[in-house]
Amino acid sequence: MRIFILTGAGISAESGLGTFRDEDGLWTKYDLREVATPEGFARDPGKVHDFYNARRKNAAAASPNAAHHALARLMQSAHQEVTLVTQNVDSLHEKAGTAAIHMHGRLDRATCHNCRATWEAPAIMSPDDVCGSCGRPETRPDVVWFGEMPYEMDTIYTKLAEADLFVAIGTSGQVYPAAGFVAEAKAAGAHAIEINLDPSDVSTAFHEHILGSATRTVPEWVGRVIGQA
Ligand code: BV8
Repeated sequence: MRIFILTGAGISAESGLGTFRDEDGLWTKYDLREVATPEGFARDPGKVHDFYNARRKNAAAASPNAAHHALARLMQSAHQEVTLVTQNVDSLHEKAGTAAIHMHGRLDRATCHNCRATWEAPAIMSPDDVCGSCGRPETRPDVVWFGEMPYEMDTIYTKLAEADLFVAIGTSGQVYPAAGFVAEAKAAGAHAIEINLDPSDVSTAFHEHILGSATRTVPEWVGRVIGQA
């Protein structure tokens, strides 16, 4: 069975990493226009680096949880062809042993706003850093901001068109194009399951809903899928 899995901040919540739109989420403390847009970066690169330096430090210290490990077991199971796409910029899927397509980039990578060279991000980035390729002082976290094109969209749409099963885990369904993936997969005939703590903004688009914390619901769901194999 070809399974397309989309994860969001909710899968990393129980690893201690904040979500965005829960009651104490990141966007309740920061104005996303100031720290997650190219305009915000142009206005005040120091504020943007401070925001991402703090998140990079938290993410580096975080460990994958039972949900990340369950997805790794699913991806190792012989009977399933799994495409894992994450909106998250932490590397907890990788720490659990799975490669994920990071459509919104990664905190542990850096890029140059001028020439788009990429490299492994240092723990702390600053507006004074210069790009090793073009020499410009325009280094930035390699994450996709609002108004920027997410990564690997061609691969993602190809895999959505082939999926037999689409599963969204821990995402509020508020950010596009990711929130539109369920409709793409269903249009190609996929069955759609939402695994989330609460109903998302696109819950009505799903055939099935599994509500609860990811560290409980994801291992249970993976166990059922592998058990059926
Ligand atoms: C694009 C950066 C097109 C990295 C992020 C007006 C102007 C400009 C653009 C737009 C516009 N109107 C709409 C748009 C499009 C815009 C958009 O969708 N805006 C929204 C706000 C309306 N999208 C974009 O701009 C995208 N690009 O459209 O480009 C284009 C076309 C041509 C040419 C160029 C461009 C880019 C979107 C990416 C933005 N970057 N992050 C970073 O800082 O992290 S988005 C940000 O939100 C994060 O990446 C995050 O991944 C993403 C989605 O959030 P979620 O993961 O869903 O997290 P959230 O907190 O919302 O929800 C958590 C869920 O988990 C909840 O449902 C909760 O119930 C659940 N949960 C909590 N705990 C648990 C749990 N579940 C299970 N267990 C638990 N324990």
